[in-house]
Amino acid sequence: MTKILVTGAVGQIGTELVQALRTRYERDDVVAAGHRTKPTQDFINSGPFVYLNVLDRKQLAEAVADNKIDTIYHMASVLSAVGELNPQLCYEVNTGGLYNILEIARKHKLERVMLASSIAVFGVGVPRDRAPNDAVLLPTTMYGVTKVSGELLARYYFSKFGVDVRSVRLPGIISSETLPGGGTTDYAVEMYYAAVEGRSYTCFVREETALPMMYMADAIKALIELAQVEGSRLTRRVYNVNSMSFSAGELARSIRRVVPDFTCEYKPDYRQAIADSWPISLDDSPARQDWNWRPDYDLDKMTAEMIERLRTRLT
Ligand code: AKB
Repeated sequence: MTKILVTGAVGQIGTELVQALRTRYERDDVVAAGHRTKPTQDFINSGPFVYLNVLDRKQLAEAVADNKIDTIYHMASVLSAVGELNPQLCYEVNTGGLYNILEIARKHKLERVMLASSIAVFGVGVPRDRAPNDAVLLPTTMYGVTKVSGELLARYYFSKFGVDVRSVRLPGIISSETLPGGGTTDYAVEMYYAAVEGRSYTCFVREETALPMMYMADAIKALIELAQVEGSRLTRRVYNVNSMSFSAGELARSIRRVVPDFTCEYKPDYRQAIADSWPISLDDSPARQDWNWRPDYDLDKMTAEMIERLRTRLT
C-alpha cells in the first residue's frame, strides 16, 4: 500500500497534485503538509492535513512515522524571484528542507522521493534552444543553485544509500486553481487572471521573452508517471520535461483570441535578467525514451481551458 506525504501542499503545484493523487489512491493515504500558507476549509475537509515545517526534523519524522508514509512528493520551495530578493531564505528552505527530506527517506527506508527541480538549473554556457538533459549547470540565481544542489543530492542519496529519488526539471507552470508565489514565470499565470477579470496587465518581462512553459495537468502527469515507472527503465535520476515555449507577446495574442479586449504592456524589472539566464526550450528525449513522457497540451488548448476554468471560478 502506498502512503504519500506531499510537502508544499498549499502551494501552486501541491494543491492540484494532492487532489490528483487522491483520485488515484485512497483519499486518506495522501497526507497534505503545509506550513506558511493557510489552507482553505475545503482543502482541509478534502483529506488528511498536517502543519509541517520541512526545516523541523522532529516534525517531519513524526509526520512520516505517525502516518506510515512510504513516498514523499517534496514540493515545498522558495521560487526564483523571491529567492533573488532573499537568497539566504531560499538557501535555507530549499537546501535545508531537501536535506531533511532525504535524511528521513534514508532513515525510514522510504520507497520513493519525488522532487520538483527546475529549468533554473541551467545558466551560463548552455544552448538556449533544446537545452540538453546532461549539461554543465552554472545557474546565476540562488534558486538555481539550490536546485542544482538538490539534483546532486538526489544522485548521491540514490547511489550511496539506495534512496529512490526521482526528479523532473519543471518549466514555468500555468494553472487556474492556486496562484504561484514568487516565481519568474508567474507573469504567464497572472496574464490569464487579468484577462478573465477584465483588467489590463503590466508584464514584468519584455514582449519577446520566450521561456519553456507547461500546463498543470501535464506537470502532474509527469510527476506521477515518473513516480510509477519501473526503476529498471530509468537511466538517470533527473529528467528534462518539455511541453511548449512561447514569448510573453505570443501568450497575450493567444489570450486575445478568446478575450479580444485584453490588453498588455511590458515593463521589465529585475526578473528580466533571471528569465534571460534560462533556456527557451529543453531537449527531453531521455524522458521520452525512458518513460514515454508526452505532454497533452499546446498553447491554444491550454488557453481555452485556463479561461474556461477561471471564468467558472472567478466570475
Ligand atoms: C520560477 O519561475 O521560479 C519557477 C520555475 C521555473 O522553477 N516557476
